[in-house]
Amino acid sequence: MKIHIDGQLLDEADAKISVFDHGLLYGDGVFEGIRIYHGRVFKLEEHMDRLYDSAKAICLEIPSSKDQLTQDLLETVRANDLRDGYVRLVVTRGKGDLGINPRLCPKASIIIIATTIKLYSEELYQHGLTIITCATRRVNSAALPPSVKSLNYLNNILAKIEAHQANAAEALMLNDQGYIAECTADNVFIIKKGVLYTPPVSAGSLRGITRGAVLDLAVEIGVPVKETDLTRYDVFVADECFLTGTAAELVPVVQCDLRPIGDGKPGPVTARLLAAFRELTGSTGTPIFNEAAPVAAHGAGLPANLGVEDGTPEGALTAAS
Ligand code: PXG
Repeated sequence: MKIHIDGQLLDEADAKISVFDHGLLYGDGVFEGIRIYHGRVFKLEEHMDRLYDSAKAICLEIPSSKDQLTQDLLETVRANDLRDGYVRLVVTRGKGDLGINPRLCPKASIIIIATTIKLYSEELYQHGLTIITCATRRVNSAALPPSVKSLNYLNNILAKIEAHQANAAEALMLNDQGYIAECTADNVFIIKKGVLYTPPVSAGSLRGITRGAVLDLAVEIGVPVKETDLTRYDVFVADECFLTGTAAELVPVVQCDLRPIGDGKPGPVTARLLAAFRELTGSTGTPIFNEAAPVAAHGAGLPANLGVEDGTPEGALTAAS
């Protein structure tokens, strides 16, 4: 595997950063997780915009222009000859001393990893997953804006541990007012009487790229959309529920806190939106290679089932050898 670090393409064995990097010492940095489908990068511009916004919000200067970073990303994918996969774009505060002072980190570091992805099994898309509400609250935006996709995921990791302990695939995280924010690495949607609901970003969720795409698709296919505060009660009495994320795409939820959602099976609106999403991933994106990538047929946005048997989200990503 070839990895891009600070303008150089390196062999995996040589791809190293300093132990004094504040990304490691303090989780000081930002990142993006991006999908490649059929030789195209999905929503690349949106990911780049979010990366630069995250960096700006934490006063981190990315030592590269958006255009240059885009070219570097495409070059890294080409160097690994990937047509379907996942790109992790990381910007750390860079090397400093052992104190937290970011001013002592003269230059941010950029790391680009392009690899294959292990997906949820198709079985999970057909049968849905189980979630619980966790005690760990989503961090208050006055403390750390949840819209910043930072390298510090401890808040979400603590929630994920609670999901594991309860034998659930995901944990529903509430904000400090008790409204639903999101799951540990996914946005949350419910459907009630044909209307699609999702919490507003102000409730403490990441402005998910998949979330945005699904909201657009819903409007296109005639499903009314409402961004509004939601409670656990709303999930309990919903007809359908699903999660969205770059790795998960759009995955149905069939049980929350031991209550079946709807009839306990993935619902028809979820299925329609998933089909529309797969159509979108199969037919759009920034081309990676010179040759025109064939536009995939309907429903071909789903790569072959690469099989995660237990359906646990931590199995969603895997490094290529
Ligand atoms: N909320 C949070 C907290 C996230 O980290 C999403 C929502 C969904 O956003 P996108 O833009 O992906 O639709 C995310 C992003 C993984 C993994 O291993 C997933 C994310 C981040 C890091 C790793 O599945 N999800």
